[in-house]
Amino acid sequence: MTDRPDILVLNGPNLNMLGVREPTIYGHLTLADIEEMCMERGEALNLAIDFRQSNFEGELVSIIQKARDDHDGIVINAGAYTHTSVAIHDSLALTDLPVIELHLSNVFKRESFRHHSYISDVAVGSICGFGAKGYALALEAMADLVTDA
Ligand code: DHK
Repeated sequence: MTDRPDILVLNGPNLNMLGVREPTIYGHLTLADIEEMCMERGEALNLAIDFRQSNFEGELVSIIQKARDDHDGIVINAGAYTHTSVAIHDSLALTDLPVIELHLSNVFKRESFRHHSYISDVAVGSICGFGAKGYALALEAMADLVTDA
C-alpha cells in the first residue's frame, strides 16, 4: 500500500503494437518503453502508476469503472475508440475522477474521422502531437490535479 496518488494510465487498441506500428506516425518506442518512462516520471512526481492496455472496448470500460474505487486520476489514450466509443465516454463520466486525454500523434493533422473525440468533453484537458513525451506531460499535469496545493 502507498499513500501516493494512484494514477491509471490506460491504453486502448493497437497501442500494444507501438514500435512496429507506423513508426513515422507513432514513433519507435514500444509500449513497454513508455511504461518504463511513466514509472520513472511517477517516482519523480510521487505518483503510483497503474499502466494498462487492452484491445477490447468492454475490458476498457470495466477497468475504468473499477478505477472509481481505487485510483485518483486517469490518463487515457483510447486509440481508435476515442473516435467511436460512447461506452468509454460514459464510463469516464461516471468515475468522478480527473481525466486527461492523450494521443501520441496530432490527430487534428490527420484524417477527419480522427478529429472528433468522445473523450474530450469528459476530460480536464487533452494532450496530442508530442509522441511518447505526451505521457510525461500528462503525468505532470495530473500531479497538479491530484496533489493538494
Ligand atoms: C492512437 C490511435 O490508435 C489512433 O486510432 C488515434 C492515437 C490516435 C494516438 O495518436 O496515440 O486516432
